[in-house]
Amino acid sequence: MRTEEFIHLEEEFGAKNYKPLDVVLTRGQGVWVWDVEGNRYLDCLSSYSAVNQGHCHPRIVAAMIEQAQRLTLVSRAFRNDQLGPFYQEICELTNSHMVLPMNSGAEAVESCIKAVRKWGYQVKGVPEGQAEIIVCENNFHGRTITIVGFSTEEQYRDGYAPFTPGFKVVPFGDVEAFERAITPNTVAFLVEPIQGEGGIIVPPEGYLRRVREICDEQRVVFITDEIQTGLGRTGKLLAEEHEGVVADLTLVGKALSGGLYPISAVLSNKEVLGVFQPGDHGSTYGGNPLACAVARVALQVLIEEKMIENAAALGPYFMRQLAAIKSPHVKEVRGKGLLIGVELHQEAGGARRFCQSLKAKGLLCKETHDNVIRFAPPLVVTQEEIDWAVERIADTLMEP
Ligand code: IF1
Repeated sequence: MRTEEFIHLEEEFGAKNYKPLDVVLTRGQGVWVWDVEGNRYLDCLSSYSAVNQGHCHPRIVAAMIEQAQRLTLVSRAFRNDQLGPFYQEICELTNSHMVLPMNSGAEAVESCIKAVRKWGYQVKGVPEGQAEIIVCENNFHGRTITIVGFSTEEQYRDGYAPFTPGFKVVPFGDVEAFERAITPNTVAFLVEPIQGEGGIIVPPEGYLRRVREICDEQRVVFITDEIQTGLGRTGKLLAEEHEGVVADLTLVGKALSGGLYPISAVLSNKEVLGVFQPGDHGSTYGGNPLACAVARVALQVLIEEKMIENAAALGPYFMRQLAAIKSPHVKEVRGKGLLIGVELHQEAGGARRFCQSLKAKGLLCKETHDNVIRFAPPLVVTQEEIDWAVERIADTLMEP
């Protein structure tokens, strides 16, 4: 079958909640993907940072096959021999005390909301039903009813009311606004260290450090959503490390499996997760042996193959090369590590047409918020590959 036929099938039978670029991919290896016509592309989206380790990393694939042939799912009614070792390894790696395994990013967010509310009632002494959670304008934490209920993006909420109460929204990067929003009923603050969907927005230096201090003073649980920024993407294992802070709860997902399997986790540095008693929360697939085996190796290759160091070294290089492009369309180049946004001027006519043009040149990327092109290749990218990409990006951005 050819591209048009695959697209036709999707259009005929699929829900229309996406408008993808018209490229039908069939194979991936490292930073490269191939479409059904045999064209090769450099992947500059990395499945929204889920394939930090590169597509089809051979060691992760091998571990997945090996585990799939042995045992995949027993439910949490029984124990399995991958769960304990996974817990230990991820806790040691991230200095956490406790971990809750889930499947998607949104589920990790939902789970932490349940945990901090229960913590608020049982430990902090908030009156039943009064718990408040503070979140940021321009946030993106997933697509469930509760999560879109506190989104500030009109389209994500439109038509889905009624929503879960108990959330307050403050501007991102504004310490004073956060401090003012706190009441005795505030149980937690949920924030992305760098806003991804928001347009690769890096907060002012010192923001997370001040938030950490305020959370300590006011007894508010500090939650970082590192589902997109975590696991090496910004040049540190967790983006919060750039400010030397340790959140009470850290959410990871996406690259926790290197893109092979949906796995997420709530990591707890305090004993917030300790509020859960048997029966309080759960998931059929959460913590299954296949997920754990895949995650264990995905974390190993990230560390052993020095992907975090590569992101730290090549991210600034990539950003410098992008900033050197003298295009009239470019307003700003920003980001951290290999999470980079190029914001275009309003007059440029939107980022999507540039993504189309880059696709024709063999580079896949995705716009966010109409005017930002996001560049986030797998962390195994080489300097030569970045040079190859920059040549094409420069050509594209010089188009009228
Ligand atoms: C879509 C964006 C990225 C996330 C953070 C939780 C989740 C995400 C910080 C939920 C998910 C995704 C989902 C995907 C597009 C995407 C995205 F453009 F919307 F913003 F990555 F940049 N926290 N992000 O970024 O995780 O439940 O999806 O596993 O199409 O919705 P999930």
